[in-house]
Amino acid sequence: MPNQVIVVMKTYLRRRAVALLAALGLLAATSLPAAEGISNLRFSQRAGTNLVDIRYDLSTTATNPLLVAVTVSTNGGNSYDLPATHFTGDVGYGVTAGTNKWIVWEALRDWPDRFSTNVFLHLTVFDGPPGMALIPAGPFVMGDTFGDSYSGTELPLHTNQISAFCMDKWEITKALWDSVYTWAITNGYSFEYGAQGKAANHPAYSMTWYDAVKWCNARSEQQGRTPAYYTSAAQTTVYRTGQVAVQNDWVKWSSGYRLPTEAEWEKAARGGASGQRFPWSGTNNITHSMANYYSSSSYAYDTSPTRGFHPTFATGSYPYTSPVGYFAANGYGLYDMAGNVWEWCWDWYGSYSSGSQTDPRGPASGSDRVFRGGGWYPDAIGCRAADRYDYGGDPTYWYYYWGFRSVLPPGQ
Ligand SMILES: [Ca+2]
Ligand SMILES: [Ca+2]
Repeated sequence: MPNQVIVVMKTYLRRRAVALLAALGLLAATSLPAAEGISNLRFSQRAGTNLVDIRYDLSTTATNPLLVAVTVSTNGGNSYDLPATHFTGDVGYGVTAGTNKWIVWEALRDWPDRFSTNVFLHLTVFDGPPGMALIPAGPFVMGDTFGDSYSGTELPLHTNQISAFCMDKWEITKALWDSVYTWAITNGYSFEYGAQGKAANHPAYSMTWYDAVKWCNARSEQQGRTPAYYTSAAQTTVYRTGQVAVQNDWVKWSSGYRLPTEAEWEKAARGGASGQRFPWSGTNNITHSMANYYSSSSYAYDTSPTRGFHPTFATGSYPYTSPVGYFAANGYGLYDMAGNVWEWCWDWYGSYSSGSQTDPRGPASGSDRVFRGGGWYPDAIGCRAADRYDYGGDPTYWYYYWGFRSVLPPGQ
């Protein structure tokens, strides 16, 4: 099998100092040289309002949809961690190239009653590798804000700062699994059980955590990337065979394909929205028109007119998986973050703590790895963005509703 052609992601970064004055004030702008991707960047505070207009021109040779993100510093650019979300216009996923792009920022909704000459904005445009979406850097609140969880394992709520990463838009399909697997077994890899799949465009399932991790390494090596996972803290021997309980410091976190951390997964599932029960905005209910899961009247938020297994996919024998991408994507362009197959994450399953964390990677040890997102077999409670699989993710086991997707650090 020939190596796949991969478009290297380009990151364009521009920074402008903004003097965010009182509501009637004006913004002071300093010109910066034009750059590839973004040019003609300018902004102004709309007189008499707390609105900031951000305008720019955008050119790209990328064929992938673009994601434009704005991050805000309130300390003169030392850190960009204001949880700013009130942007509208040519921002977020799916921005197209053109001139006079326009973003409106409701600045004082994100930073009420604060005025400073130390506010900086980052405007960043990403195009990711084909088939992956860019999840922008920034904070999110992790956990169950609805009191839905019976187990209490989704609390306490805590804020995590997450670095940017790319994520597969789709669960790993059987076709993609096979293309990497075929290369891997002739290039020094061995797998315990491999994976199954109902069809080429359905998710691969029934792989152990170890096999999923090795597969990520093989995908990296097949494409000439530096792998993420190694067999010791020295990070010299690439993990290719056997069942190795890879530890957090055995991972090159900024290299190659890897499983998402649990926090990365939940941030991605939330699609840029906050306080939503499911991956999509606009409703906190779920039906069979939105996801492949087992519908039950036990949950008030499960308002599906059809009950039981998804009627479209409950055909033949188990599993009742659906083609990836059959249902609508979330705000980051990710599909099946609710339902179809549960998705392996990196972390050992452990309790949350209340403190704010940056790129948390879970406990140093444990007995189970984390699963996220529900599947065709479980009911709607598992489809919630905050839900954690509470029944044991033994990394040596496999089931017909366990699958995964991978992430790739940006800038590779
Ligand atoms: Ca899924
Ligand atoms: Ca749960």
